[in-house]
Amino acid sequence: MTADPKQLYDAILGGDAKAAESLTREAIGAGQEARELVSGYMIPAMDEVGRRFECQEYFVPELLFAGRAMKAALALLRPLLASADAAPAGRVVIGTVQGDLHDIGKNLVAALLEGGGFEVHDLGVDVPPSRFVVAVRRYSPQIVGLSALLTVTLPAMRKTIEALRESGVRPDVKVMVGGAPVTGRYAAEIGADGYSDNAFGAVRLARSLMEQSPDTVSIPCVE
Ligand code: B1M
Repeated sequence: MTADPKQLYDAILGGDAKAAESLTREAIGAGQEARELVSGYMIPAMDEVGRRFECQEYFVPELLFAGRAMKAALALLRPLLASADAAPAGRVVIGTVQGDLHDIGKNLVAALLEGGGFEVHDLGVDVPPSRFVVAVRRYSPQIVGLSALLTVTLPAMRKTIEALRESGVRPDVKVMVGGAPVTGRYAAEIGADGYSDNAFGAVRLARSLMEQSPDTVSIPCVE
């Protein structure tokens, strides 16, 4: 096998986790940049999976297999996305909101935040608002990150922010949101402090949120 990263795109699109894993290993060995593999090949493959699903060329099993292939490749890249010697830049609690099982984008955001020197507490998927509240009390993060991939789980984002407010911890944290159906407008509407449409932007956003003092009002959401 050659280390042509286009093959990684094909492996993810075809849902072949074993090939995705070995091609990723090979690409790493050949000195390919982890971020370039993620943004140049892996995310575009998942976008194409989504397009085929919408056109009814792919169905749920194909989504599942592609998701597994993506995760297998990402697991190898995760340590490379994390920079070992960075000083802690802040603490983040992150999770996919209630009702939503999509975690690939959220995992990518978490990995890049770790790479940016953040201490990340990942609550996983299908996280009810009350668990975010408990995690904020437990870990005292400066930032809470909410991810949602389904239109129908967007309201869970709003409910989570409401729960943070009702429990009295909202002033202690900045809330950043993201995921395919989320827009800057929606983020502002539900009272989030910031929005990013991609994982790399999420790290820049987290850094900028860290610079805000606790009593600063919402920064504009960037589309
Ligand atoms: Co689902 N799915 N899925 N799916 N799935 C989508 C999201 C969909 C758009 C496909 C489509 O129709 N084209 C569609 C949603 C439509 C809608 O609501 N508007 C959909 C559907 C309908 C469903 C089911 C309902 C299907 C069914 O059962 N009939 C079902 C729902 C299950 C549930 O959650 N309750 C379902 C199930 C699944 C699988 C489990 C099979 C699998 C997920 C596997 C997993 O995550 N472990 C899956 C997959 C793989 C997808 C697609 C194909 C790919 C998602 C993905 O991983 N993208 C997706 C189509 C698509 O997105 N093109 C689709 C790659 C990832 C890197 O991107 O997650 O967008 P993304 O993250 C980006 C940004 O959004 C951003 O940064 C990331 C990297 O740049 N970002 C943040 C994400 N979170 C952020 C948080 C931030 C900041 C930025 O701050 C905190």
